[in-house]
Amino acid sequence: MAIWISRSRRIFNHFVQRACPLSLLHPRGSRPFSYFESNQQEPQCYHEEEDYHVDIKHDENQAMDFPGGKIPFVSQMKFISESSETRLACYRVLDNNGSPIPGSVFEQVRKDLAVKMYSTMVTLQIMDNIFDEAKKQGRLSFYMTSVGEEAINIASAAALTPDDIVLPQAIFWLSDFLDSRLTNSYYLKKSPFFYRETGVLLWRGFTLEEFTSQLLGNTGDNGKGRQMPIHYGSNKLNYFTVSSTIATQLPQAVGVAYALKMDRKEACVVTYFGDGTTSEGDFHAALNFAAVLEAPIIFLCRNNGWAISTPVAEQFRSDGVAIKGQAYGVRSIRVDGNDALAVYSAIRAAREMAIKEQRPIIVEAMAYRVGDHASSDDSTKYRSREEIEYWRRRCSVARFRKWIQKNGWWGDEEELEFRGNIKEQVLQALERAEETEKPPLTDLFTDVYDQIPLHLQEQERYIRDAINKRPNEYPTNIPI
Ligand SMILES: Cc1ncc(C[n+]2csc(CCOP(=O)(O)OP(=O)(O)O)c2C)c(N)n1
Ligand SMILES: [Mg+2]
Repeated sequence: MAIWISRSRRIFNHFVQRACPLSLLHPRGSRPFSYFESNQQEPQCYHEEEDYHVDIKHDENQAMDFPGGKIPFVSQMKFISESSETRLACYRVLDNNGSPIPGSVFEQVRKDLAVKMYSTMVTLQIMDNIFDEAKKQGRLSFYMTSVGEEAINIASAAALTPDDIVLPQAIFWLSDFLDSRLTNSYYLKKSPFFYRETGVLLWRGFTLEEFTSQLLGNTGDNGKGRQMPIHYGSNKLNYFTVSSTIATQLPQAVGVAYALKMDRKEACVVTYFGDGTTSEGDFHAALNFAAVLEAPIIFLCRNNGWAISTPVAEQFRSDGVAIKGQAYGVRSIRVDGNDALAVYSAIRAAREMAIKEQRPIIVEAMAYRVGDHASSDDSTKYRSREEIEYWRRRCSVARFRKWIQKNGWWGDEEELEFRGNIKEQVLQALERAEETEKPPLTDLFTDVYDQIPLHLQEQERYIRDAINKRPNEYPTNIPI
């Protein structure tokens, strides 16, 4: 071993001697190790026998001059505590009664914007009610609501511009993937599919027709019914189609943000994910890449307390998610997710920093998941009704309504009329989507390859054989 070290040093020193005149070869600059702050003098080449006689400067006993910056020495053996004594505070503007907390700093919201934010939250609530009910009636194969997270959806979307690119979260089990037109088939009846950023797309202008066409997988669906319900997406609205396995969107989002950076665009990326998603490796890889690449991206974590039936206490031992930013060198904030004004203000500020300073930001929005995880879930099996009701009473939509009502921008009459109209429109859109034809079975195999490859030809033969064998299990409204 000693011989090996001594030989390696000789080879290394020889290389340094030879390389010194050619120090331009060093990738970081004109001299090797020039990234040491204190290394201002010309590079020196020591002969092996001189190595032991180098003077160590006095201040090198005070701090280690290490790549990345000086690190002070300390004589006490002190471990970093695994948690801070108090929990990270949560930025809030409106109290539970919808009154601005004295002294709170927030973005001013004009009447027209505030009313649009409120009415879009109400639309989202109504869509959730009707589509969830339609699932129970067997008209949709599945659905999932955003109950409890309306403010995060709408206020974050309102704080962005249409040029900002959204990569949403959505999740289902891969093995369940199949064409959403086969809504009566046995494998879809047992499949849960989740997605909690419907409101962002709604804000961006996705129409009720587009939502219902996608849910029903008819010819009006951009994806020709090839994606699972709730897997919305829109090129036009800069909204990536949902990727199913949780967290996969996060490193992709960093790549998109880096592309924006290279193109010098005045825009950022916003990627949404849940508390449970932070347990995936992709979350950590994404944060690190974003920090090192200085990518203009907002990581918006919807911390709703649950990942299906797993509570956050079993998900991580850190104080939530925002705190993790510091370890990765990412600026972060924790926000009351039931406070639309706080979410709006935080995202506006985060967007500005992400673009102007070209850096990632984490926003952890705290909003309890009041609804079940998905239509296939009964959350009273793993949490108490009292807990759910406690949070239902702290609804973000009601709080924002109180604020706009106090400002004299909304009243009971508007409320009644608006709710009635939207309900009617959603019901009609659903009915129209049900009556619209489904795309033909052949479409399942087109649009990806110029020439359909052999394995897909084989799959088409397989599904046609299955239909021939069990015609009763195949929906009659899909042209074969
Ligand atoms: C890679 C991967 N692992 C597991 C799952 C199964 N799964 C679906 S939803 C979910 C929990 C997600 O929780 P969270 O990120 O907190 O989002 P929320 O549903 O609370 O909005 C899990 C583990 C999945 N879809 N993908
Ligand atoms: Mg969650």
